[in-house]
Amino acid sequence: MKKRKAGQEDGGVSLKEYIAYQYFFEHIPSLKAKIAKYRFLDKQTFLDIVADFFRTDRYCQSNKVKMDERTALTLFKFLDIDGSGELEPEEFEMFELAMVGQSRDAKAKNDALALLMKLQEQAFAKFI
Ligand SMILES: [Ca+2]
Repeated sequence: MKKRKAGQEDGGVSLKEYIAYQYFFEHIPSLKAKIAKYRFLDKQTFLDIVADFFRTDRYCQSNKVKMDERTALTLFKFLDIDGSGELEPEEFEMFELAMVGQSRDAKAKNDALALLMKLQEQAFAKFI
C-alpha cells in the first residue's frame, strides 16, 4: 500500500477527489439493490464495488480519480454500525436517513462528505 495519504502530497483531498466522493455518495443508495440480492455485503465485496465504481464512473475515469483502499475501508467501518464486518440493509437505510436525508440535498451530502473526511483523518492517525 502506498504511504501517501489520500489526495495530494500535502495529505489533503483534491477537488477532483472531493467531487468523485460526492458521486460515490450518490451511488450508495443503488448499492441497496445489491444488498437485497445478497442480504449483506462483506468487506471484500464492498471494496470490489468501490473499485468498480471508480473504474467505470465517467467523471472518475476522465479525471483519473480513485478511492484508495484505506479510505474505502474507513467508509466501510463507518457504514458498519454494529461492527459485524458486514453491511446489512438496515445500515444503508440508517446511512441514508442520517447522512443523506430523504431529500438528498446538496448540504446533506456535503455534511456526509465532511464526516467521511473527518473519519478518514482519524483512521490515518491510527495507522501512523
Ligand atoms: Ca453490520
